[in-house]
Amino acid sequence: MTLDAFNQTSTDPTLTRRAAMGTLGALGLGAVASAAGQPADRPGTGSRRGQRPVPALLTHEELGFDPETGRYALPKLPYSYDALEPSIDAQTMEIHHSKHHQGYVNGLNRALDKLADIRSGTGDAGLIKHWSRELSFHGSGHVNHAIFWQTMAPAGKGGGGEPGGPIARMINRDFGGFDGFKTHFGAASKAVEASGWGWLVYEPTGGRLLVIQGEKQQNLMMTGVVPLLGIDVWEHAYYLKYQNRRAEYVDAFFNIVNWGKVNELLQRAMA
Ligand code: MN3
Repeated sequence: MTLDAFNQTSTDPTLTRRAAMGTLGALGLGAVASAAGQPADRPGTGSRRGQRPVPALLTHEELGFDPETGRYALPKLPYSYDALEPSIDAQTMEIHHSKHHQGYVNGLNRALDKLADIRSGTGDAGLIKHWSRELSFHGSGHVNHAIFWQTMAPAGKGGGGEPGGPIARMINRDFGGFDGFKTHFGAASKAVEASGWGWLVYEPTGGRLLVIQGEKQQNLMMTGVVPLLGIDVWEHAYYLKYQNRRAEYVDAFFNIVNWGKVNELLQRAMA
């Protein structure tokens, strides 16, 4: 039975929640998996049918998730393509969002379809490793970009400056101050081997912040952590403007970090 068919027939909120966890947990990011277990009646997480939970890290809208079909769509940017100039140029933003991110969405939906075919017996079970890998790569690619867009904002209009609130206090505690964080995060992002991401994450058990590197979309990620802020250092994210000068791009990224949104994600992660 597909997730869609399951949702059409099941009225048991426990079962629909389990189905959602099965789908979202497969994305390989602990935040989304853990968030799927949040109670359905939290403020701002209203469900459309039954007691469907909404991921706590990103909303359905932010992730482009349709709970009726179990499929994903490209989420809209919260600003125009030229809004992050000069840190990120408009052409890069348009290609990155409309072509690259769309490709991850398509790949994620396709992997989900192929895995459903395998479950129903119409697919090739010999390709389970291939489609599982595709799910991890494209699913992570989709979630990573959805977080990326949300945690940037035009400079001086929500973007840049120093963080405030809980994230600032945790950065001060765990990195010895904002400068220490910038040094650590910047160095990690600049040193990612080939294509990947620099990430600020929340580690729930220790209740602390960490900086990690991601290679490709999902490799080197750490189990159970919640991503709060990531910089895409694939060449497609900066090459038109910066060519091989990744370090300049990483330095410019700090001018457009939406710390208000990072605080919001931290609060969701800690809820
Ligand atoms: Mn990218």
